[in-house]
This record gives sequence, structure tokens and C-alpha cells, in this order.
Amino acid sequence: MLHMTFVRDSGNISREDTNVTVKGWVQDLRNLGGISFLTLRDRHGTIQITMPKKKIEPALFESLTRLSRESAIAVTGEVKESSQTALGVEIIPTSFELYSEAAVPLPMGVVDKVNVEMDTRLNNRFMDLRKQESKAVFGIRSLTVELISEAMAKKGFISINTPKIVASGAEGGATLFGVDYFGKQAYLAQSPQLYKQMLMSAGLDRVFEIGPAFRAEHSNTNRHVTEFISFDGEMAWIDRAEDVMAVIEDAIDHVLRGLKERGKNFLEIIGKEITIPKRPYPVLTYSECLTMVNNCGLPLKHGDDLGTEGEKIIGDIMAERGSDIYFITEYPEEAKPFYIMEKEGTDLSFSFDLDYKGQEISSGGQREHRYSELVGRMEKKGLDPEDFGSYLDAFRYGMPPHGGWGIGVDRLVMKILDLQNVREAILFPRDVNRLTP
Ligand code: AMO
Repeated sequence: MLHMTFVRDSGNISREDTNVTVKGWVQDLRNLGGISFLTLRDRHGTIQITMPKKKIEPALFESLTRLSRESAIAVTGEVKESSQTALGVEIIPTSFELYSEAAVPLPMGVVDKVNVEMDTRLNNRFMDLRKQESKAVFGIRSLTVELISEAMAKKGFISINTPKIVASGAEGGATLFGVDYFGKQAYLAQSPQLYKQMLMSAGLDRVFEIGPAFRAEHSNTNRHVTEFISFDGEMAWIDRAEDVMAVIEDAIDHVLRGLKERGKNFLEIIGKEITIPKRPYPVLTYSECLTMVNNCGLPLKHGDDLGTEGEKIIGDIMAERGSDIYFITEYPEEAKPFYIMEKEGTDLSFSFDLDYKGQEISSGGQREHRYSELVGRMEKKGLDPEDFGSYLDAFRYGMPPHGGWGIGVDRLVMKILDLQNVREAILFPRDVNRLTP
């Protein structure tokens, strides 16, 4: 006798099987008097359990047809060919085991077509993820991370992990989460920034990290969360910021092509097609972007953040020009963190953002690797170099020119799949209002 869960995509229940045990959730039960049908669902799909009343032991018939939807069960039975089901087979049960009965009513439906509020979905995430469309997002997300690692390995980057409990922040004090560290003030890391840069002095040359980053974001938007996964990279011996941009472009291209090829099943379930952006990705300067938004009536001036509205306008214009993805370079140095290198003789910086479908998914740039200039930039930003002692030490004994980036993985998945809210791409999102589940 075969014993297995049913796997539709590898078709491992076939007409040749005679007796099987299948395990899953009761998706649906239809009692038509003389015959009843139970749809059993597992991670991959569904199978029909057919119960002709006359051919099934009465007690078994009774128990099976009384099951509540979403109960977890195992059914053993005979495999019969069927022209009525998608699998081409059905199962006539001979016994079953109830692992866990689902309470009634369900907190939300699994197959109903009604639109459920985001909060209801997230409050009942275990149930929401039983939906094939919700689950498929995480198939794509998993593949995205796999493809990122592949792209980085190809380019000689090594995977690293840096501390998430840290003594100082790199991305501004306003979004730091404080932690009481045995009586000392510590913080949750906003980014691997300081550590990945220190590794450039260590001679690790090309590193990347896919790990959590924490920001005390008070704003409740569809793209900000307080805990996100950042894909960071840092590389040494560069000549200019464009060397870094070329690596990101390769990585994103590898991810999108890989998803299109290897993520077909998931994309089909979600109902999405991936369009591979043309290369090279266009490069706009910050000042060109200002002109674009000004021409559309948004009165931003030099030094202003492009903001959600500005990014959207640029996204629309670039989409009309046939480009979903593009770099924005040469931001005013004032708008960028202390570790970014200034463009000498100007008030600009060697920084860039990467925007995808009208939204920032990454920022990065060439770093200030010269010790005194770096200290100067900290002071200019009102930071105390003493708070950055061990970071600064790494710059005192031969730091190569270097640069890097951070890409929000959650935002990347959101934009690839055109999800309305970044939370849809996160299993258990954290935001200003959400700490559970
Ligand atoms: P930045 O602060 O721009 O740069 O962050 C990089 C990318 O991380 C994502 N991101 C977020 N995603 C969801 N919720 C948030 N609250 C959030 N904040 C940021 C975005 C963003 O583009 N150290 C630099 C990177 C570098 O220069 O290497 C940094 O962290 O996709």
C-alpha cells in the first residue's frame, strides 16, 4: 500500500496506484444524498474523495460527511480513474484519521472569492496562507533569495552575517529602536552599514548579507514596516559608484529572469507575468528628476526628498518611455548619510537610488574612505565621532575605496508581483500597530 501526501505537480498519484493514504485539509464537502464529495487540499493542490453512500461503510460515511471545513485528516482508500476531476483520479475511502478538527466558524475563508481586509488576513495569517495565492507569494520570495545568492556567488561575493544588536546607528537617530543591554544603551541594527564597510578594510573585498533590519518607523504606509529584510552588498577597490550600480543591475536581471523561468507555477497561481526590463537600466540625475516633477506641477526644490509623490511621477514618465527600472544619481550630499562620498566642488554626492515601478527599492553609493574627510562628514551631520570609535578605527590603517547598496527584499517582491502592500510579501509583518501574530 502506498502512503504519501499527494503532490499534484509531480503527479505522484496515478491510475496505477491502487490503495493510497492522502493527508490534508478538508476544503469542501458536498452532500448530494446518494453520493458525497470531499475535496482534500495539501500544499500542492486538491484531490477528490468520492463517497457513494451504498459502497461505503455507514459509520465511515457518517464521520466523513460531518467533518468541519479545514479539519486536518488522513484518508485511506482505493484510487479510481475519473474523467470528472482535474487529477484524472478520485479516491473511494476505506478508512480515515482525524488529526485535528477545525473550529466553526472559520476566522476567514480559504477558497471563498470574497475580498478580505488586510488586517483580517494578517491577524489570521496561518489561515490566509492556506490560500494558494497567498502561499505562492512566498514561493516567489524564497526563489528571489535563492537567485540573489546565486547572482552574488557568481560575482565572487561571500555571504556574511553582522550583529543585529549594536551600539550606534548608521541611518539617523529618529528610527532607532533602543535595547537595554545589561544596563547599557544598545540598539537594533537599522542596517549592516558600518560592519560591511569595516570588512572592506579586512580585505574581504566583496560581501553580501540578506538579513533583518529594524527601523522605528512611525508612519503607517503601504511600504514601510519596522522590521524588513535587507539585501546588502559592499565591494572594495572600486573606481566609481557606477561599478556598484553595474553589479546591482546584473543581480536584479538574474533574479527577474530566474523567476520568470523557475517561478512559473507560482506566477501562474498569482496571475502575474514578469517583464524583463531592457538593459542598461537608464540613469537619471536627481536634478533631472526635479525638472520632471516640477514640469508635472509638483513644486519640489533642490535639496527636497523626491517623496512618494515625486517617485510616482517619475515612475509614470519612465514607464511611458518603456523603462520600469532606473537609477537616480547625484543626490545633494545633505540628503545622504555621513558615509556617502561628496562630489568635490559641488553640493552633490556619489550616491544613487534604484527605483522600480515608481518606488525606491534600493539606495547606495561610493563611500568616503578617507579618514579625515569621513570624520569631517560626521561632524557636519552633527554626529560625535567618538560614538563610532571601532568603525573609524577600520579607516585608520589602509581602507580601500569602496561602495555598496541596500535593497529591501520585501519591497522588491512587492514590486515584482505588483502587490498593493509590502505586508503581503512578509509572513508576519511588524509595523507601528502590529506586534502579533
Ligand atoms: P536605505 O535606508 O535607503 O539605505 O534602505 C535601503 C532599502 O531598504 C528598504 N527599506 C525599507 N523597507 C521596508 N520598510 C522600511 N521601513 C524600510 N526602510 C528601508 C528600501 C530601501 O531602499 N545603508 C543604506 C544602504 C547602503 O548605502 O548600502 C540603507 O540602509 O528598499
